[in-house]
Amino acid sequence: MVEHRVGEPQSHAPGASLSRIAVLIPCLNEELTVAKVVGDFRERLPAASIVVFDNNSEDRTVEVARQAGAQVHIERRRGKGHVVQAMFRQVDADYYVMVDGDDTYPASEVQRLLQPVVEGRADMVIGSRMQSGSKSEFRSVNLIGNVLFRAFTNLLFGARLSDLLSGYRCMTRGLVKSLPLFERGFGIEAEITIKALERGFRLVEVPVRLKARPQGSTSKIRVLRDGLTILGTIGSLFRDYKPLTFFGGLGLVVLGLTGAVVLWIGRAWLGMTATDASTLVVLNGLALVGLLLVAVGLILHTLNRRFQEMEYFERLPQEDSSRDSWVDPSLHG
Ligand SMILES: Nc1nc2c(ncn2[C@@H]2O[C@H](COP(=O)(O)OP(=O)(O)OP(=O)(O)O)[C@@H](O)[C@H]2O)c(=O)[nH]1
Ligand SMILES: [Mg+2]
Repeated sequence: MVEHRVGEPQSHAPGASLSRIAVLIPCLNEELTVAKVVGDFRERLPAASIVVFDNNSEDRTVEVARQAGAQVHIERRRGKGHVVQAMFRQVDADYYVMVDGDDTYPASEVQRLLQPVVEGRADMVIGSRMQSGSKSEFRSVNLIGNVLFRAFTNLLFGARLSDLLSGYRCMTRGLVKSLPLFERGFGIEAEITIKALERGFRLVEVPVRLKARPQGSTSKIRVLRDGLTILGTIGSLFRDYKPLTFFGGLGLVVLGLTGAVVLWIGRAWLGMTATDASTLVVLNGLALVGLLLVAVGLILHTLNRRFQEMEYFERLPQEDSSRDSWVDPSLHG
């Protein structure tokens, strides 16, 4: 695998390596805005490497991004998820800023987003568009989707997030290099957030104000298709990461329904009404399915625990090596 090295560390003291920051910008047909995004982040983080990840844009995104001084990486597989997977695997840095190329997130907030990760207080800072102080200019359909998906995730995973899907984040190397990501499309933000939560990473939210896309710039979201993708992502992560609640819950529902029918028939029996043998066979079958679902939940829950233990030991060497990196003092306020 090719490591896309950014901003080679300069030695300030023997044995010390400078912290490197990479700004990662996924872009598909963003020729109108990408130069401004690159310029704004260059101004705020002069020493950072700015990498635009393009997906065969049909407009001049690649050219414009290069002219603006960004490194450009071409990812052949279409989809924001594919691009983010490539970014996380191929870019080597100590701290990562991820931001959309449509000039809707404020570069002026980047220091505030970086601060908690650089100070070691957080593993990921999410630029939240949905806190009271944010005053974001959402498209109404996006806002409804965001509120629903957030509620769904908070309920299923016991989280208290205000923004699940923000495209503006700062992350440590430890987090970026240890999340296995598989989403191809717009489910990627949900995947990053939920997988980070479930691995016990520290998430902090900082309010940011989302601007509307400028005139002439078009959204890449297809509301129904991408909405269903995001819902599917949250659902499958719930199944995979909370199997006892998922399968056990389903099993209890089936058992509860079976019990209700048995009671109802029992009452009918008391009233001397006959019931046929096939009903009893069906009820037996349903009770077995319910018990099986609970058993599957228990088995997967135990397996998950064991995998978590294995992952814990895999992560230790990475965490130890990231502790050695020297931190740029200009980021300490
Ligand atoms: N490289 C690449 N980038 C993509 C792809 N799809 C979306 N993006 C980029 O991902 C970012 C987010 O996409 P947007 O269309 O802005 O989605 P959004 O921010 O949720 O919604 P709007 O801003 O309302 O359009 C933008 O910078 C897009 O250019 C893709 O398939 N490939
Ligand atoms: Mg956008």
